[in-house]
Amino acid sequence: MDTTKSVWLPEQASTFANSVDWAFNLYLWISVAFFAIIVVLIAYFVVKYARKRPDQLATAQIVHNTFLETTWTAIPLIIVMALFVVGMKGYWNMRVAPSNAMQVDVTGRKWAWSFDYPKEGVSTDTLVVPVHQPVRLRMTSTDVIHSFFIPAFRTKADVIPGRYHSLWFEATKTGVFQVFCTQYCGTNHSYMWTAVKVVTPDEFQAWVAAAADPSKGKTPAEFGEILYSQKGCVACHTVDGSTGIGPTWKGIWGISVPLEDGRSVTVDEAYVKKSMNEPATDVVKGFQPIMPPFQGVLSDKEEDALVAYIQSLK
Ligand code: HEC
Ligand SMILES: [Cu+2]
Repeated sequence: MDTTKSVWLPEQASTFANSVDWAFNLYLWISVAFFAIIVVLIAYFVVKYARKRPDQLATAQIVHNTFLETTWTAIPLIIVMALFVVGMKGYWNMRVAPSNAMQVDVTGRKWAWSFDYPKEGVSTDTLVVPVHQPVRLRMTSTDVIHSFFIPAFRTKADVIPGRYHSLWFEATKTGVFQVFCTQYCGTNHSYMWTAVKVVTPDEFQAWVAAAADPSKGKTPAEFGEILYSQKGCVACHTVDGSTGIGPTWKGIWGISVPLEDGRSVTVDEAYVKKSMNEPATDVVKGFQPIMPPFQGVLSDKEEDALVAYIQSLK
């Protein structure tokens, strides 16, 4: 039987998946068994102790039975302790990453994920990892609480501003697996998903080499287009003229934009850079001041590339 496919559980693709599903099924079937016993007993008692004649008296009051009470305390206690041991073993295994784990820094922001590989020196919006390699994620948020969930790996942890949470996994097969944010984090929460791409070690090395300098061989505007999705601007800004959470970028270069405080500004390099770094200073009329500041997140080269990209959107 192919144990990686199941009717109601997602595909199994990490070293945790088997034991998590095993515990899940254990809890499930114990609950099903008790449910069946209780329902059958209820039905049986309803019939057996129903009042048969209008003048029949209530059944005798039984107040105490030491044997019964000990039994129904001891059996559940043993079951619950066994479940605790199973759960605790799995929990420790999932908390403590092996010492040879590869590190990836994860940042959650409304409404996108970004991944930085401190050792490899690359950044991406899709997590790429080698198969059969323990990976430790060090995660934080720049705004509200998010939660990082990879169903196929059976692992999940909250991502909290001002704090680091970690999570580790080891993928057991190559492929592309869905990543969700599972903590409601505002308007576009349901779009806050990405993927983890599990590749062979050779493919991983090749990917790192290509990702090390994403601007290589590209014009600033082309590089800006990559950053537009990689840095999460895509969650709020469109490039086709339609209004999203924020104003569209199409056709704004050189025009005069009315601001909330009554002033107007011309969209030029200085204004676009200021909008990225201190978005609360010039808030565009008709929009909420919810854009997260990108001060310190974008390098000068990346800022220039985004400016060039916005300029290119005629
Ligand atoms: C969470 C949603 C959100 C994200 C993510 C976001 N922005 Fe914004 N942005 C807004 C909103 C809302 C406004 C309008 C209010 C304001 O000016 O602060 C805005 C305004 C702007 C403006 C001014 C546009 C105009 O028409 O005058 C620029 C430029 C800009 N953002 C650039 C960026 C860049 C570059 C990124 C990605 C690195 C980004 N934004 C990511 C929400 C967002
Ligand atoms: Cu979220």
